[in-house]
Amino acid sequence: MAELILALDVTEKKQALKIAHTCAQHIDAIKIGYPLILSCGLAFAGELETLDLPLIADFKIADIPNTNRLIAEQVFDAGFSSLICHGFTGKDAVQACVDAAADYGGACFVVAEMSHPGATAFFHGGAAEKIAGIAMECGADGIIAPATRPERVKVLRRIIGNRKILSPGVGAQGGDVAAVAKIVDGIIVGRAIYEAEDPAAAAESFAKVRTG
Ligand code: OMP
Repeated sequence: MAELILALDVTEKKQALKIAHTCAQHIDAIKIGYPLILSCGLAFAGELETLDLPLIADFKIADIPNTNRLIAEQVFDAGFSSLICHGFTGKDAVQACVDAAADYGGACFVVAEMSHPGATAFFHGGAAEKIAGIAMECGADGIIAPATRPERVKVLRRIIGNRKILSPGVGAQGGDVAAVAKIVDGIIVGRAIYEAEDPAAAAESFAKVRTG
């Protein structure tokens, strides 16, 4: 059983609201990142308040600890309940995000390994394992790991135990839901839902992961 997280990577406000509302009953959270926020502003988070769904801020925060903290505070003040940060920045930078999340009663997820083909150049060779270790040491709530490489998810699971794994890469990036549904805590789906002719029906089809 895994949660279904909608990656709302559209840039038009009306479209974003429509998709969020029609999909709401089939999803557990909405992830919002640069595409929508750069287009509509951080305050857009407030427009989704009535849906009563957790909002995950995906800014893949990757700066020095002080800047990370300042970004995290903006995110939580805007109404998000979780954030995603990078882990290659090192323990102190990740710790700043984890601590800021804790101050707000929110959650922090650390990107351990990315899902796209090019990610192997830097995340393989021990880096992802090291980042997952840093996420654990810092007390992060979980990691982001690639649905495009279920075998890597299994390796990272051994490091993070029962912390959460949120996994993007199914659908448009070629990952197979069935291969990861039972080994992750949440699947992140964007284009396969928001580009579908009927986003609600697409969300409903992915929602099978929610019941196992
Ligand atoms: P689709 O490929 O359209 O399903 O979108 C996937 C979503 O997950 C996008 O918002 C990506 O930015 C995000 N994502 C990845 O695709 N790969 C990663 O390694 C990490 C993320 C993420 O952190 O959410």
